[in-house]
Amino acid sequence: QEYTAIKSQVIEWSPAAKEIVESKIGGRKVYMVAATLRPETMYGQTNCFVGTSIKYGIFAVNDQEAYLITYRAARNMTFQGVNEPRGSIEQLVEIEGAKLVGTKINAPFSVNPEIYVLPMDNVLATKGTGVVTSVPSDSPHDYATLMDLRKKAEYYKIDPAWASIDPVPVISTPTYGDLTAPAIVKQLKIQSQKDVKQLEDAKEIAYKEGFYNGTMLVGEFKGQSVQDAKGKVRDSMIQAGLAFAYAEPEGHVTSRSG
Ligand code: ZZB
Repeated sequence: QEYTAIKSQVIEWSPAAKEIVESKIGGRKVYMVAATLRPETMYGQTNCFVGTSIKYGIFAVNDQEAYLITYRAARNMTFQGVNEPRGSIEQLVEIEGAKLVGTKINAPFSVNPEIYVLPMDNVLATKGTGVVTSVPSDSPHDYATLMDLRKKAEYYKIDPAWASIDPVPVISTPTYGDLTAPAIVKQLKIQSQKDVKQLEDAKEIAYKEGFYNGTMLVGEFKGQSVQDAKGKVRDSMIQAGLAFAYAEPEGHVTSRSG
């Protein structure tokens, strides 16, 4: 599986993370790195998701930069030449997902450049980097989770302000309009992120509809088909140093429901 790894620089740590992190990173810039199959949707990022009980690490890339990801992802990356020497891992910090909630990060290419880290039940530690960038306009999982967080902010232990950015129209599809994921979630009568089976169906529909029939509504490739724009957005982000290719080895878990 070939992902695009998106680099989101930390702007302000949550109080719980600040205490653990700041003395240990040697002044490096820290980026939360999310693996995505849909770089063309990055204009519509509204949040970043972590699993509250997942163990994350901060790993040195060089003297200036470090990546916040799972150990598993750090191990894969070092064999893909992300840091030198190949195969080496320098872990600076270990931190549990719950402590990252409320951290403010920069979302590259997003219409909303500053977003918050929020909790999601369905984050798999065994896929991607364990960090998921949220695009509720085009990802049914992200939309359902955002609605849960808004409805039950106290239960999820978040400040409602962190979940206040609305889905952004990024891609238009003939069947579902400018907000494909919310339309599919409604059509399938999905109530929450706990509707795991329906969400897998919704994801398949959203992938196909966006890829085969979608047209870009924003950004450098506005007006172009998603099929044409996808690779161009990816290249543009890589050119700008905001993303890099990340491949997942064979045999990884491919679906959130396992
Ligand atoms: C942004 C995005 C925008 C995504 C979208 C999807 C969609 P797949 O197909 O099952 O391989 N993801 C990445 N890592 C994880 C993880 N550890 N746990 C849970 N979800 C994860 O799924 C790949 C997608 O799953 C990735 O692409 C990421 O969300 C999420 F508009 O990134 B995506 C219809 C989907 N739309």
